[in-house]
Amino acid sequence: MSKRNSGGSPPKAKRKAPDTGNKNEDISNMLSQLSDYEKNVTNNVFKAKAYKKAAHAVAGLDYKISSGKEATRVPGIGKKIGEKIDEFLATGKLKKIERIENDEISTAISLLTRVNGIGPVAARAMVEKGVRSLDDLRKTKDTLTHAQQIGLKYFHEFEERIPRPEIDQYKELCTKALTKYDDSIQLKICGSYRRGKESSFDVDILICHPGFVSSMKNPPKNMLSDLVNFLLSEGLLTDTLSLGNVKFMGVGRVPEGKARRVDIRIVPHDRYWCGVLYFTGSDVFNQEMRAHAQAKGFTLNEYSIRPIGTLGSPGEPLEVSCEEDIFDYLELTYQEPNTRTKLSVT
Ligand code: 8DG
Ligand code: CA
Ligand code: CA
Repeated sequence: MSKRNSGGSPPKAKRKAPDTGNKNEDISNMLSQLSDYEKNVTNNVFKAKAYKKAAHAVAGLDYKISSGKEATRVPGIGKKIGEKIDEFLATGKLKKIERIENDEISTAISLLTRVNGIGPVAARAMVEKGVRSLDDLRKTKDTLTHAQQIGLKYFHEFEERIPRPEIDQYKELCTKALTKYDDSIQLKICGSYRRGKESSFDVDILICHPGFVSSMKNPPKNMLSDLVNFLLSEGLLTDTLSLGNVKFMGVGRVPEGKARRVDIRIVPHDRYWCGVLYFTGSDVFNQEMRAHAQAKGFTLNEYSIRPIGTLGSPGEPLEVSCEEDIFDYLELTYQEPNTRTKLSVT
């Protein structure tokens, strides 16, 4: 989730809370910005996670935070973040962020990590070699990986969000094309689109086929690559960033449309609904649901829900024929996808 801050300088928060009604938007943006800095510039995953968690926590509050001390009552916000909130409330800014924004090296690293395929380590190495801008990066094109070259080529397009109607259209075209290709294929667009968002960062396509079931270790050879080649030949996909047995990451477009990031995953036919639940997210909802499952004595992941036995090892996967089944096992009320910002436990 590292490539989502919008263009221009300074970079905006990458994982800005997508929902409206955030009463603490400034504070959550500030915390997201700190999270991005720790993730991309200092490569401190632990701190990045802590800030991200805090950003989500304040974004989800139904009241406006009036002091850092008050904020520390929110789980996930400690004393240090509380102090930052106080500084921000008092001055409308944060010295630390100002320093980061005025630092040439940090700014350059942040910029480069916005290119698909460039992580914090690669970005730092490039900056150490003198790269400061996208123009500089273009001059080193021959040293970039294929995925990085694609990321650079579509830098601005990948930062734009995809309007929902365009995904509607893409879905219809893919469904039509894939039905022609093999009418046993089932396809569902998951991610933020399935959660009803008006725009998405990418298109998450989940696929299953009766020829791939959970007793098989992998899908039949070339199942995904053949399908990808077909979509390439149809012009619905244009570039490949990475391709494995079960996961494709690349670029697609509607006819005459802009280049968009597209992910495709194949899940075993008999594990489809656990896959749908997982790839619909949100990621916070998934985390909370997994934690709830643990507390109830189950393990839940993208493939299965399994009861944990008395010796602590997971048993056989439970029968699942729709998403509701999973909620039922966990004694949760079913949540429609558009409410899955977080888990409701009543
Ligand atoms: P967006 O693309 O519009 O920003 O939102 P999204 O559709 O919710 O995010 P995504 O990164 O495309 O991920 C799709 C779903 O995959 C997400 O909703 C839940 C699931 N997922 C997790 N954890 C992770 C993770 O670490 N990386 C990715 N790529 N997906 C994850 O639960
Ligand atoms: Ca997505
Ligand atoms: Ca995705």
